[in-house]
Amino acid sequence: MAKRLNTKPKHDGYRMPGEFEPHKQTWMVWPERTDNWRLGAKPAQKAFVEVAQAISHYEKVTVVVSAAQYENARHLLPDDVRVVEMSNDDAWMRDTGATFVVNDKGGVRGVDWEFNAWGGLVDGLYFPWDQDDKVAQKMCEIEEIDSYRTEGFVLEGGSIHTDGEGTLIVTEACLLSEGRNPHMSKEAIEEMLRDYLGVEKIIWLKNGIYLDETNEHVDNIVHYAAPGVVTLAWTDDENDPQYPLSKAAYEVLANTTDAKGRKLEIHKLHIPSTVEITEEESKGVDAVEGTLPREEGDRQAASYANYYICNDAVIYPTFGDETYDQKAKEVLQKVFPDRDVVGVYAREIILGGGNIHCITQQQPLGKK
Ligand code: KQY
Repeated sequence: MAKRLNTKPKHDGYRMPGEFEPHKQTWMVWPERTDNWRLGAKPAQKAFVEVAQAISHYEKVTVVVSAAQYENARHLLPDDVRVVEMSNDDAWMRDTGATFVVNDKGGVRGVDWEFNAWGGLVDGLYFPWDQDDKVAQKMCEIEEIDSYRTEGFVLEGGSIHTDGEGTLIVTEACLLSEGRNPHMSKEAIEEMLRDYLGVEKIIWLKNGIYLDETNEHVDNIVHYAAPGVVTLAWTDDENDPQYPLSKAAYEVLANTTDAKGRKLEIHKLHIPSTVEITEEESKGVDAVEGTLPREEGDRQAASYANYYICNDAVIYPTFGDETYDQKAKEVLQKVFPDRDVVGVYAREIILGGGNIHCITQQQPLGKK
C-alpha cells in the first residue's frame, strides 16, 4: 500500500539520485491535446512512439494515456511498452510526474510537487491543470511507492538537475518566477529543495534558454552527465540572444564548486540553427482561449542539452540540422563513452514547447 508521508525526505534519509544512476523504468504521457499539438497530435504521437521505442531497447517504459486515447496509444506503441490509463491535461511527464528519491537501503519514494502549468493564472500555459497535478500521486500508487506532497509549493521536475551527491542546479528565472511561489524568499525556496531533494549545495544560474516557455527550466540549458561533469547549451554566435545567457551560465559553472568541493568539467553543446514555427505548422494547432498560441515565426527553445539518460544509453533530440545534430552526437559520445548515443527527430516535440527530457521521467532502481 502506498502511503502519503508527513515527514521530509532529507530527514528520512532520502536523496534525489542523478539521472545517470540505474533506472527501474521510464515514464511518459501520451500527447493528445489539439490546442498544443498540431494536426490532432498525430505527428507528436509518432515522435513520442519513437522516443518510447528508443528507450525501450534499454529499459522498461510505461506510457500513461487518457481513456479516449487508450486504444490508439496501445495500437501505436511497441508491445513491450506498458500502457496505463490515466487522466491528464498534457504530456510533460518530467514536470507532472513524481520526482523519485532513494535511500541507501534500496528504498524509493516519490515527491509530489504542486503543479500549476508553469505559472498558474500569472503566466501558466494552459487551464485547467488539475488532472496533471494528480499524475505524480497516481504513479506512486501504481508502483506502491510512498510519497511526500508539497501542498502550496510549486515546482516541476524540469526545473531541477542534481548530481545525486548533494548538488542541485536551478535557474532564478524559473524558481523565482511570479507564477510559482511568490510568497517565498529565495532562502525559503532553498530550504524546501534541501529538505525534499536531500541536497546541500544549490547552484543558481540566472537564465535558461531564450524564449523557453517554462520560465527557462534548467533542463534545457544544463544537464548533469556524471558527478562533477555537466553539458551546457552554447552558441558561438555573439549576436544570438542565447549568447549572453549561455555565457553567464558558463561563468557561474566555471567559477563554482559542487557539494563535494569539486570544480565542474563543462562540455559545450552548440544549439541547433534557429527552429521557427512555419505557417503550415501554426495553422495545424487549434486556437483555445487560455492556452499559449503557436504562431508562425515563433522561435522555439531548441537545445541538445534536453537529452535523456537511460540505462546504457543517451537519447538525444535531432532537428534535421546536419551540422549541429552531428556535433551534438560527437560531444555526447565523448561525455558518455560507455553508453549508446541515439538520436530521435524531435521537431514535433519542440513545436509543442518542450523536448525529450521534458517528456520522460526516470524511476530509479534503488540499490538493494
Ligand atoms: O519543457 C517543458 N518541461 C514543458 C513544456 C510545456 C509546454 C506546454 N505547452
